[in-house]
Amino acid sequence: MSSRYPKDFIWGVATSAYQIEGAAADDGRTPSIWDTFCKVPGAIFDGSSGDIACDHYHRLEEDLDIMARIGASAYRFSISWPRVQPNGKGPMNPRGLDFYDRLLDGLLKRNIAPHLTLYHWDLPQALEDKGGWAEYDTALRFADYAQVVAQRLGDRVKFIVTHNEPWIVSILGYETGIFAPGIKDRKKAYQASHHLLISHGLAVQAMRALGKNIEFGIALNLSPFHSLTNDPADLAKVKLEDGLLVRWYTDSLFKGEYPDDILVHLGSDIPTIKPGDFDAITTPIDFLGVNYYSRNVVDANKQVPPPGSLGMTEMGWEVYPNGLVELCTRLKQDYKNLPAIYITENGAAYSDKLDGESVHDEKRTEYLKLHTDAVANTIAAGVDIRGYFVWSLFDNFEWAFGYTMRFGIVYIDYKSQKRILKDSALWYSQFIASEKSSQ
Ligand code: IFM
Repeated sequence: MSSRYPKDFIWGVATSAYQIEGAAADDGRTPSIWDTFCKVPGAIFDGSSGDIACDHYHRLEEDLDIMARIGASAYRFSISWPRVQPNGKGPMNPRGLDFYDRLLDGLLKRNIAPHLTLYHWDLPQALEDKGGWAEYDTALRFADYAQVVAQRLGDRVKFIVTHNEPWIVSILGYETGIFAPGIKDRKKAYQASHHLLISHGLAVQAMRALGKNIEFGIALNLSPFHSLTNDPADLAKVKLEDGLLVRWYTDSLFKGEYPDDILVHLGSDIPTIKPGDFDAITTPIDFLGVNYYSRNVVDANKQVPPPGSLGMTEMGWEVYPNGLVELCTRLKQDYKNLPAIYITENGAAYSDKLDGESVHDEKRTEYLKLHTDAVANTIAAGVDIRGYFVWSLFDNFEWAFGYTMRFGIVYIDYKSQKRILKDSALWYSQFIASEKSSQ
């Protein structure tokens, strides 16, 4: 049968540095805001941290072999900023960079394309001590860091994502405070959000100036919002939530403005916007990363339990593959200058049980089948999607949930650090092989 995906479609797996690397104090790495936040009593559900995590830093070769065994065509990972630039500015740490050198070489040796993310939430604590993302200077520091990383590693990387999920960084980090750095101040949150977007654009400019053959993008956590009624108050809430999560980012990146309704909503918490800021934010990008997990159902006052005929994951997120089709087709319709899309994250947490040397995670496998099918349907609807990354390759440190949520297609026994391919990994491996052979 012929494939429903374009030729050279990328089938990948994804992780991030703080969630898997461990080795928190090795080879000159300094604390990030997550190292600090994990020490706050009650901040992490099980009181854990990423100190050891999957110990990936010390098990690189074994982990690369697992990716090869799965047959992934690409690996999306992030660089730990405090590992490679311990003070967030100034001298780079050669031992930290060496690790990513080894990672890149190991990937290329196995014919796996590296997709590098510069920032997956682990800001050097030294920069947070100066105000973090709420300060404009952090955007300048980020652009410098990006340029040095691209200079050093860009000969072996064809895809670079600047930020992963800036909504999470600003809103959960600076407004609700349930993520690092744990600040609860809406004005700061929106200032942080604005600086993250500027830093994205400045970083792309700085990296592009190197003249390397690299495609640049940003990964957003996006989700459609639905109401179960046609009540005007419920529909107004849908519009507001969509504005806060989706349009705030997509309008600024692709239209060069924040949505009017959201500026009105924010009132005096509107960020300070300087002339030229949107010139940076709208710096053209080569792809948009979409991290898709579920939809959100709301009424006028709150998030409501979705009807969920396909069930819920352990995170309480509804399994709703049609949301991916709806979201991507809508983006294509709303933004004439929308670049190609990569689904940079998609996956599900379920409570897995070890059965000898196996994990029979039927629900996760089903989730992946439904969503890879949704990707095919979105492509059939005319959207330019070029790749799909499962979140996550490994069970890992799920932020404020600690190790209580397992997203991996590879099981991690945290006591022995043994890796066990779950049935979902075996399914994905066969799926990739059959897709590759039908091209
Ligand atoms: O684990 C996270 C990841 O770091 C960012 N996107 C969502 C995932 C699941 O919550």
